[in-house]
Amino acid sequence: MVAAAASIGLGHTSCQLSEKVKDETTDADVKKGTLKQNPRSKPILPVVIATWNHGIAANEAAMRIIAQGSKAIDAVEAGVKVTEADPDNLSVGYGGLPDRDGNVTLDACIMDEKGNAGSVSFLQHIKHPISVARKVMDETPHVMLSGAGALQFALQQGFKKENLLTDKAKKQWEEWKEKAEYKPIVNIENHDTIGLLAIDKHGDISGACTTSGLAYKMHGRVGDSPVIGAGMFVDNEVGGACATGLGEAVLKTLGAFLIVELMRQGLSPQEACEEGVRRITKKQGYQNFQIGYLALNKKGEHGAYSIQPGFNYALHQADTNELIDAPSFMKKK
Ligand code: SD4
Repeated sequence: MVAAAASIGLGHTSCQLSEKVKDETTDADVKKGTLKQNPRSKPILPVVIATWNHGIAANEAAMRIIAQGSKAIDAVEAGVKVTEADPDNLSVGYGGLPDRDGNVTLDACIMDEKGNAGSVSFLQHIKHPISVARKVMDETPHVMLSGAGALQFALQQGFKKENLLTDKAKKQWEEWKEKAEYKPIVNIENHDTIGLLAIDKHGDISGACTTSGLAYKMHGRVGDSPVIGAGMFVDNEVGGACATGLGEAVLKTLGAFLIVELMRQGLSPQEACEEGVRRITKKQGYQNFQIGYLALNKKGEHGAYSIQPGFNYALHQADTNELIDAPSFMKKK
């Protein structure tokens, strides 16, 4: 599926590189699932990349900001806000599926090119947790605010208290309650966090990640998405990474930080994502859940890899915004 970008007239920017990706991947690598380069990776700047198909609309909003010459940090916030506001999206922001007790609880984080970071976890009643995370970054000496304290801060900052449980999400929760099977197993239908990374016209990188977390989780459960270095991490010297899927597995391997550090040591974004997945699949039980990683280096090359087939991502470079299937560790049956 390909979605053409809105005609935002990006044209060729001063940052755009024309060199071809040097891909030394062999047929054996493709079979083994060890790609040196993602075959779709082209070093074109500016670039926006985001998880899942809702990434297409988020990328468009982010790239519109970048096209105006604004900073990546403003672009990543604006991008994921599109997904947060979408009532049909059952796993991010407004309309997200609740915990087992019927509460919509949200996690989000944001990080800029200077290494500043802000995050909120277990936040209720606020439609745009990413903007609260941005305020934590900009207006406080802290990195993370949680629960009632995060809500109190949001209200002080002028955010409006809202009911985030839509009729659609409530209905699904009520159906779930009939059996109330609590299986903290993630499949592609009940998780769709948005992680978004962007490099602007100045060559600076920022990232954002926001989610309502696992559907029907225990009340108070916090996943990887608000944890800087787990759900998302950027370093302006190297690049950035973000995660989607069963947060517990990402938390236990600090996935996004790991991937950025692997790129610092010379791995391509694709190799780094594959190694990030391998740290998880080396342990037992990975067959029952999904993890998807995206990585972007400072040249604008990207990587994407997941445990299960079915993970996709949206890539916006030059005037093309397209949805791409990620290669995966487990193959389609
Ligand atoms: C979490 N990582 O709360 C999130 C869920 C997710 O795609 O990514 N869904 O565990």
